[in-house]
Amino acid sequence: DLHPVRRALISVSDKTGLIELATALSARGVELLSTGGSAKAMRDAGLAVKDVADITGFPEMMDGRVKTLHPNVHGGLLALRDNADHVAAMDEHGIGGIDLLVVNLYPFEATVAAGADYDTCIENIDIGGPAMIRAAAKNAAFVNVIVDVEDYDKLLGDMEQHDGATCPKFRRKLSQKAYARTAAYDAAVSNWMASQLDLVAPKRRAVAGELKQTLRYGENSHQKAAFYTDGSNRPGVATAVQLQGKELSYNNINDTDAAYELVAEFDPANGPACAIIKHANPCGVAVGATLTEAYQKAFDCDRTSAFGGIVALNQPLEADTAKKIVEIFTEVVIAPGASDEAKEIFASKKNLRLLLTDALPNPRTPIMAYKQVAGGLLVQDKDVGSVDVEDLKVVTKKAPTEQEMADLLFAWKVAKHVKSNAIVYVKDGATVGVGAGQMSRLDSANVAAAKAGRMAEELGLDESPAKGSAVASDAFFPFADGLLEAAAAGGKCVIQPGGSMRDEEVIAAADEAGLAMVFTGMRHFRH
Ligand code: 93A
Repeated sequence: DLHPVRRALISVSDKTGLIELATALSARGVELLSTGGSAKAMRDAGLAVKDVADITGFPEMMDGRVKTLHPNVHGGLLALRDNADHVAAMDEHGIGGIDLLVVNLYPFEATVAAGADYDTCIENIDIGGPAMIRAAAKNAAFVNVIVDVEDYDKLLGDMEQHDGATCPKFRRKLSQKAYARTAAYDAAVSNWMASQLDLVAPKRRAVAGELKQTLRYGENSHQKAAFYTDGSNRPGVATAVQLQGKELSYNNINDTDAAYELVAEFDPANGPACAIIKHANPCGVAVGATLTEAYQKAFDCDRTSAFGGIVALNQPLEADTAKKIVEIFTEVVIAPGASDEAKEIFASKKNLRLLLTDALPNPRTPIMAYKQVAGGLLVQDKDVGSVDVEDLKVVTKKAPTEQEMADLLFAWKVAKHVKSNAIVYVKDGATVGVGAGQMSRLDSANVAAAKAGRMAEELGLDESPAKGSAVASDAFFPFADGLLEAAAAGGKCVIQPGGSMRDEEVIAAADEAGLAMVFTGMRHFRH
């Protein structure tokens, strides 16, 4: 049923949009009740506001810890307007109905993220706010509850449509969102407390969990989904500003993340790099003298798969690369900035999403990674491992040349971001064959070789680009067969962790095939 909004209680820490909302409500004849700071802001703007203290008969006390916790507030939020007993209780105790609650909570997550001390974090745990939100949300049959500044216009829109009232469906949606907010808020408090108690091992930043976007669906259209930020502000898809194109989907977000985390392995100080992702695996990665060259080389690795892919750049997008990118259909481009000219070129492609961040994610920042399993949650450090030339051990008679060494390190960085088993062929700073997600290493080597063959066809090359390539394997070769497969495909040098029981056998096979091989001593499984 439509329910008119006659009286609103507004208590907000984030005062964004407050005056506009209160002015619009006031113009509709809605009576405004409010707490200290919010009331002051509205009064300063010339609005008539009643203090909550006047209806509770108590001043705000104990540093604001007790402001709205009172039957005159909670009765007004919870009373069923169509229940005679409830209405009688309201009359008897002089409780006025509250039809609209607008609350945003003490900024607990932001306070923790800012590195505040223990007592400050505790003081920023909002009690009265969530209590009111939960009360109002329970009574969605009559009461509207707004917990997100983004919803102010939606509220006014619904009221406009219904002559100052709101419809039940709208109130139920608000109610659902309200409980999502209080649940995420309490989870943030609990996670932070656990981190203070060393209950979280390894001790790292806790997940805060703020709803960023309700997604249209999940990996498939029958799955519901949402996107939460974790309060860490790690640069990437969660912090990016989207300049154009429709809303990101669940898969877009997942792939964009994979693309940006991969390209961020390539320090922009060492030159431009580009990664193109499909289904969370790279279908082309390259460095180049220019960004355009890096993109072109990444694209050439697997032109078929790059169609509809996600492109990540480690440097701001400029006009030349933008022109190249718009030549084919691409879902998303993410970069640490873009020139005005590049933005203009993209503007002609309405469906292409352009995401810009202030910075690249730091691939060495220790954060935690989660995976759900039946009945539990697996928690680990994110794989922030890396190797330098000094860490590598040459195990074959032949040592890699300087160019081969550069390609080996490049291939190793890429392999870290390929689903296991991963085999990656690289030549001159670009992938030429990627074998991902196979159950045997031999199969991955075959897939990568076949991809290189396809690349030769697509580009009209005389021979497989895997000829003379550097080969990376994300884990050791348990047998010589995978290694020999890579050699047969044209691999000239190999980078792999080593550590197999049969290392001797594998090294002997490498020597016999005339390969140079280095061990990293570190594995990069990724599932
Ligand atoms: O300290 S509280 O937990 N106790 C309360 O009774 C209470 N009522 C509202 N915090 C409380 N609030 C919060 O105050 C609201 O959730 C909002 O974040 C903030 C608004 O305060 P002000 O209007 O003084 O800026």
